[in-house]
Amino acid sequence: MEEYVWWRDGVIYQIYPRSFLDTNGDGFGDLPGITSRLDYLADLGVAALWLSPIYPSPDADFGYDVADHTAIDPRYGTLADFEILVEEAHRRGLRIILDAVLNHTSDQHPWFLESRSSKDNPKRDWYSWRAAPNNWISAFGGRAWEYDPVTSEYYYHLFTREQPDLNFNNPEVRQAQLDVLRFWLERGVDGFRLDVFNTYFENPDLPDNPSSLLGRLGLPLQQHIQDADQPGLLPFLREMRALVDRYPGRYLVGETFGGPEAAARYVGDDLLHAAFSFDFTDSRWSWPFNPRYFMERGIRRETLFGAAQWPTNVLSNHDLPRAASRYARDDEDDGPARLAMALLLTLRGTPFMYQGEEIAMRDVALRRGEILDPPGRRYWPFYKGRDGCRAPFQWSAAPNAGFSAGMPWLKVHPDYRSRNLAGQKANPASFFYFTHRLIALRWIHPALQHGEFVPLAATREVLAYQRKAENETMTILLNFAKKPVDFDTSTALGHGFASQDGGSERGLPGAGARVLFSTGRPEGVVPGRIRLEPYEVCVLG
Ligand code: TEU
Ligand code: CA
Repeated sequence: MEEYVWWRDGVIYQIYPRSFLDTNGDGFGDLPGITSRLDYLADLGVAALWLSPIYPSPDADFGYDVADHTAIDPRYGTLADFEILVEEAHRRGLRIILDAVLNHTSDQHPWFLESRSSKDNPKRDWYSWRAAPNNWISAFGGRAWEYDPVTSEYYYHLFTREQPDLNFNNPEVRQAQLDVLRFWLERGVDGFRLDVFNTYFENPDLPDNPSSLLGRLGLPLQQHIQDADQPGLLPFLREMRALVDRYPGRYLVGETFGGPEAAARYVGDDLLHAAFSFDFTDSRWSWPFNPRYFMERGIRRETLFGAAQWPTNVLSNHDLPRAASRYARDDEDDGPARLAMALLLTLRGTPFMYQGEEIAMRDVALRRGEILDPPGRRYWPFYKGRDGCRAPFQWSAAPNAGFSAGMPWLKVHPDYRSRNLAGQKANPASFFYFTHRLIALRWIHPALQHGEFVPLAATREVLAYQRKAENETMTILLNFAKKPVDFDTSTALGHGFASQDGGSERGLPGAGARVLFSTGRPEGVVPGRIRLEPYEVCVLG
């Protein structure tokens, strides 16, 4: 029996703190708000909470511009509030993962204020300064260099101009950032989500990037061979891992904006425990929401990661349109969102659930004047930014969805009167209970946690795969169609995924397979041929 590993077998729940729960009426979610909902999160069945940045920040990029890496922004509370949160979370068996934003700082960070003050300041070299810019571009549009009149030079920023990039080629910078991690490890933090870790290092000579012929808007305009994935990165990740390994049970998950290849490359026993690959999120419209899309990406990812490396499953986060909004054909219809949730919780990999995903919250629509996110302001109407998925959590039908007694920092989705947690908790057929039951099923079936992934079939309507552990095999059947579809579980092969060893040895569910979970039928024995209900999620074991 393989032992339970929290970051591999459990669900990690992302909290966007400013939109979770406000307890003091300033319109801004806070740490006491999170602490007061730990019982809810423990009951939901998640294993860990990843908190988006909670450090002091002028909010040029909503907390991802950090002005002090080892303090709490007063809007969220105090260090004492944080210590209470960690203690109360641990008491309930919940781990705490912090968002480590190390690539850049705020332009108000004391390090940058020093660096910009003069050309011979000891921290000058902590950032990248040049008399003239090279051709690098910012992820949020335009050139990545900003002229600073104080010393008549330009500094490099991958994101907004208020987020100057640190120069990781300088050993003092690397040491300072390791000290940041140590500060939080000493306070009991269980792990870190490393914001854009593959851009820590730049080529120290700062040569131009070649342009990309396929590129459209933003970063894809160039091949990022000089400003990302530099040779210094692997040794530094090893140092980070060695530090974290001095504290038992801790975890590093990295964010890259590359594909699964980039992610797999940085995961290993002496590197990161995991890295995000957003291979299930690049569908901005519902057209790729079909069985073949998920099967092809699922198989490709298996090949890249292999048995030794552990992938992550991400369908939504604070940077993307929510899966429930991406895939919904209309607002009332939660069928596609159920399929997305089933994929998140049953594909091989650690599920990262984004706050509100458990009740199928939708993105809020904003008028132009309401948009806050910098890339949204720049590119509207071609790209409306990331505010939509950041709207406050919908707790109840009370004013402001029960999020705040004050004026919420961002508009609450107007559907909160009909879609909210309290309402769903009162209804056994709700999306909340669907999520709750599926997480519970994961807890009791090791195959769903760390079993291998066995593709079975991807027809026009149905996606079928298995998760296989030592002593159990689970079969997942998903009907992507809004109509009933006949599916023969005993002849699931023959759709392009036939194995070398033939179907019989792969333990296909034939006569005698039992329904353990379904949105379309009672639990019990299934015949070989079944009629899947519209959008049915069916787990056999
Ligand atoms: O994201 C990095 C990143 O690649 C995205 O910002 C991406 O460029 C964007 O979603 C495209 O719309 C991380 C954080 O998740 C993000 O919130 C921050 O803005 C960014 O880093 C800078 O810290
Ligand atoms: Ca508050």
